[in-house]
Amino acid sequence: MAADILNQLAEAVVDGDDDLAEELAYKALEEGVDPYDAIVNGLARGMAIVSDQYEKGEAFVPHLLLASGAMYAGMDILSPEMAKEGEAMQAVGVIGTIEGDVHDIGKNLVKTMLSAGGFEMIDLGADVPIEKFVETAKERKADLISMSALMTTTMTNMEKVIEILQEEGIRDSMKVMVGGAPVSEEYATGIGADSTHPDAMHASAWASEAVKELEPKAARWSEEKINLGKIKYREILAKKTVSDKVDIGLETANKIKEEFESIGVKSKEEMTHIDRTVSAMSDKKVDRLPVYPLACGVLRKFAGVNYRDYATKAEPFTQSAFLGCKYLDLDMFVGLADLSATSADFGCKIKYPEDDTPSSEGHIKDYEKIEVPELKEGTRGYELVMASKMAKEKLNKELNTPFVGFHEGPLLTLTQLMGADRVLMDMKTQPDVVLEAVQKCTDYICQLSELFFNEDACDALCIDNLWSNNVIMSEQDYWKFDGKFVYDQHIPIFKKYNQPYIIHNCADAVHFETQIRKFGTSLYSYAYYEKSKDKGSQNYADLIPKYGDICCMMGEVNPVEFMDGSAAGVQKVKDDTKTLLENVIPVLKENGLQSKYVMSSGCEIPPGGPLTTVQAMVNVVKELGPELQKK
Ligand code: B1M
Repeated sequence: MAADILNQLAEAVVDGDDDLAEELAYKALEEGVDPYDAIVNGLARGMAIVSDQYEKGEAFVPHLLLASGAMYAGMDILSPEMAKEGEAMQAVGVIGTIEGDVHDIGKNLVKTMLSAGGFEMIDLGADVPIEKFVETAKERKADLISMSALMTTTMTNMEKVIEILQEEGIRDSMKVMVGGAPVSEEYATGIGADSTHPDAMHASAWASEAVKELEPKAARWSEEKINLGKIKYREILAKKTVSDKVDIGLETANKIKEEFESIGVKSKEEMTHIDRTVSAMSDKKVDRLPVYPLACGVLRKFAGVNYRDYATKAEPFTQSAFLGCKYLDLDMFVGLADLSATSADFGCKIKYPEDDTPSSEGHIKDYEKIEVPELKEGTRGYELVMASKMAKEKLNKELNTPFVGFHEGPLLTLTQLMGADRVLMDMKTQPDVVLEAVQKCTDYICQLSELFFNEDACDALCIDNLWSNNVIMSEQDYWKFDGKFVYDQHIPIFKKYNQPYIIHNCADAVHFETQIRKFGTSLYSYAYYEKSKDKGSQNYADLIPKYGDICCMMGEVNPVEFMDGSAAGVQKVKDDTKTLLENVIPVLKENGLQSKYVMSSGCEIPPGGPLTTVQAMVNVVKELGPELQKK
């Protein structure tokens, strides 16, 4: 009988049915099933099944999130009973995504698996201030801190948390686990963490064992232990060089400017930027392949403006684009201000930190409150078009450089507006409501694209159609909740104005068939991560043969590399650019093509990064490109 209920609890979690999980949790208590057993061998087992399906590519993120909701629904009923019965003391874990980083889907999965593993989890959310981790760990005498970072730009903040724990003598009072896509074992050990793991399931399994090694709580949180801890780490901390925070973007911009003023553009080239880029898109003869690492907001350093002004005002935006293209000699500029222009107009607040990419916060709670805004003066959409128009005119006239406008696609607008987790789950539980909301977002972005074209505000327009990542969503769901809207309503506007459809995706493992072949996309900016190849990340050698007939691919030097402005970092960008260039040209040739490729980074260069790496990529293509192209 007990075994039946445990199986049913597991099934309720696998099915993501929170009502049933709740009902079964009550039933388990009535029938005298041990609440601890019901959690571990019922709810948590169900979660482990779904997690395993996800790792094998048989389930997607919405499924995981729903299963997690059902698990928590059951746990809310069973956990208090467990405490009443004085079961084993629960370990306390503090979890969050580190400051500057709003990615929270992976962190939520880690939290779920830790809860399933028996931890009481205190979730600080995403973009968590460094000190908040320490304060909370102290308040709750935590056994574990679990920090996630999805971006190379923010992962360094995890080290700062560990340094404060060391300074305060409490580092050894708990286990510290760090993780997220860019975090390696070497990095984790280097910053003084205990461990890192590639996924939520392994992370939870490790943590459950690791906390058993800790001394009893009273001993490790005692004053004596803390004082000893302060002494132990004093020496290590003293060795770390205290460097004043330098504005690496500004410093490198000044260096490049000085160099330019003294020697000017290094070489005179045969083609103008605009001719080269347009020719490459249609596979015509070029002097060399075009190059544009996706440097957008980071170019503001040449104009000495802050991020908010770059993203929201026409003059600083134009000056940043113009000076960046002039000093770096870029073959195009993509007018990406942030990923929240459209969601801001629907009513969501935007946060503009100076060195990190802006993020949307203050999400709307109620789908019924979503109303299609009027695209008029004063809206972010309208101002973006006007700023783009000003930048386009200046870039075309003074540098012969093409300006590519940029805005978010329908589903990205909605997830920025309502929060990603929420929308991904609602797709399964109330699909019609989500579809209605996506329709409203589509209405607005269609208006916005029309305004771009009517105002002649760009040479071409690029759309961020983000959610086609094949780990997050199945092809079917992507089609239903984004693709179909794009195909039926958005792309016809491009056709009406005789404009190429251009996509920047922000993700690496994409449903390319839909986004390239079905959409008839002309230029596709993609990222490639070798370690995700088995999950569907594809490179030039995969993509050119498949899509070179209809689409110009734009990639793929790892964007993460552009953050390292040291001599070794700059050299790495140079080497990888050279390798890519040398390899892409023969692949083009093998496929009957001559120039249909743009040398780029797979993602936007973070706004706080150095500009010397951007310059390095451009210079390598300029230096080696013509010779290689002739061959
Ligand atoms: Co962004 N993004 N994003 N993004 N985004 C990435 C992470 C990126 C890799 C895309 C790319 O390169 N093309 C890139 C980072 C590159 C870098 O490192 N420099 C990137 C960027 C650059 C950006 C922006 C800067 C883009 C821009 O505005 N120009 C911006 C940053 C905003 C900010 O944070 N300040 C941005 C914004 C966004 C959205 C808001 C649009 C959205 C996030 C929505 C949300 O989370 N609420 C988003 C998304 C969805 C992604 C991708 C497509 C998917 C991330 C995800 O949720 N994956 C991502 C590309 C990619 O990863 N392919 C990308 C699914 C999730 C289940 O996996 O989070 O990896 P993951 O978690 C895994 C493991 O990592 C592990 O377990 C989980 C699964 O079991 N794990 C741990 C996680 N934490 C762990 C902790 C552990 C152990 C394991 O121990 C403590």
